Amino acid sequence: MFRGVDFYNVDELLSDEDRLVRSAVREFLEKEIVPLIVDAWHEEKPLNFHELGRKFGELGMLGAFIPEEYGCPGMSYTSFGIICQEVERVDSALRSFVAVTSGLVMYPIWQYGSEEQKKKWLPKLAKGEIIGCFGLTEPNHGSDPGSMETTARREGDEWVLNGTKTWITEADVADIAVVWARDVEDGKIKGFIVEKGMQGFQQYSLTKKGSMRAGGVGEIGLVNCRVPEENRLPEARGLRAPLSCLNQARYGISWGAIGAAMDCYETALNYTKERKQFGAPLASFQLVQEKLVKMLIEITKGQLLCWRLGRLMDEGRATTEQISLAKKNNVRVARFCARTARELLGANGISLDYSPIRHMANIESVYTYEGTDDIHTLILGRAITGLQAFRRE
Ligand code: TGC
Ligand code: FAD
Repeated sequence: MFRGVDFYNVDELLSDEDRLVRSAVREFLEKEIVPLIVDAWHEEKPLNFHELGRKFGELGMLGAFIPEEYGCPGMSYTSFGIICQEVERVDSALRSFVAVTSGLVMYPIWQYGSEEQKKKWLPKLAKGEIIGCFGLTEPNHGSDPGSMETTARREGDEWVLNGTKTWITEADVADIAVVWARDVEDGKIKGFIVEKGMQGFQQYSLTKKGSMRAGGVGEIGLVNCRVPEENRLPEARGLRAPLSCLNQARYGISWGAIGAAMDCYETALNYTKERKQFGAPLASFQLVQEKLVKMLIEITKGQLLCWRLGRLMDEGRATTEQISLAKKNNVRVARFCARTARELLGANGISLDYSPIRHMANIESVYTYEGTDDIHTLILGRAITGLQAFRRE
């Protein structure tokens, strides 16, 4: 079983609860998910989250940081991070499922929903009884969701939604979608819980992906889709609401990406100790050692960032920019480690029998979603200079 990479004894900084969560999640993944992942990825047959989600729920892996009063685990943000790290060590699509469910579906309901909405949806989502998705990105607006074209028009006690959301994780299988649309009356962005089967709600899957092939991604069509007022998130007013949800998922990615990097490092270390060329293990050559050391250094720095960010999240003090820095850095670490591990495995690095090439392909999605690497540079650039460079004035 995987033991972990912990050069700076970060483990000592975790609580007993954090460590317990990690070993329970790790044991479950090793037994039930690892054997499925290569075929699911190779054949692009997404894992069945309707089935697996219930097991995730039993282990407290969904909405980990949301309080128990809503039937949720009520753990710390650090524990949420550890869960993300463990699942992404296996495959980024698993972390996507956990981060989308927790940060992009449960969080907006918890923060912006009515008491009735929280009581109705959060316990079911936490148990994995239903699956949710988050519709922000549109065909013409990815990095700039503030320009979204999806509209919401009030008609009596209902809202009529029109538009398309694309590249949506679990769109095709979701039971509910948290959808963002612009009110044609006041021009403000509002959030809606759209339920499967509602009139005018269409769900499609996107295939032929070269990344995230063990998970589902799709499109949402809203064609005069009628949603009752009771399904509008009453406290969500403006773009700030969906963007605040991204903080939660970006935080999960910061931890998750280091999980993928750790798996790549371990795989490369074990392989190069075993594999012999020129009569000696690859790991005995200086050029190979340098690559392994560079991976270890980057992973260790990423782990320390995660730990500190986790503490700031637990204290309610983490800023958007601190989250951006960790997302940007740690995804870059994962990208570097996946590529380096792939290289160290030679031709075997091309085979899906070894994980680095799968992580390498998955990380391309992670580099792009939840704010591209460039967008996080610009968020940080704005924070340190006071000058925005996203759009021309
Ligand atoms: P801007 O003027 O900067 O902000 C509008 C209002 O929102 C506030 N705000 C935030 N609040 C909380 N958290 C954040 N991260 C926030 N970012 C901004 C801001 O203070 C302002 O508030 P107020 O009260 O003054 O109105 O808006 P902008 O239009 O200039 O955009 C800024 C920018 C580019 C940073 C933003 O649009 C952005 O982050 N773009 C990236 C889009 C993105 O990340 N999309 C992700 C879609 S979901 C996804 O990818 C899921 S992947 C699935 C998975 O994880 O598996
Ligand atoms: P664009 O915004 O068109 O960007 C293209 C390129 O231009 C990028 O390199 C970008 O960095 C660069 N660029 C853009 N603006 C600037 C600028 N001002 N300055 C410099 N460079 C710039 N979205 C959801 O809403 N929900 C989901 O569940 C979801 N899941 C996803 C799952 C996967 C597997 C993927 C790949 C995407 C998912 N997305 C989701 C969409 C994701 O959030 C967007 O792809 C992302 O925000 C980028 O938008 P875009 O693809 O339209 O790229």
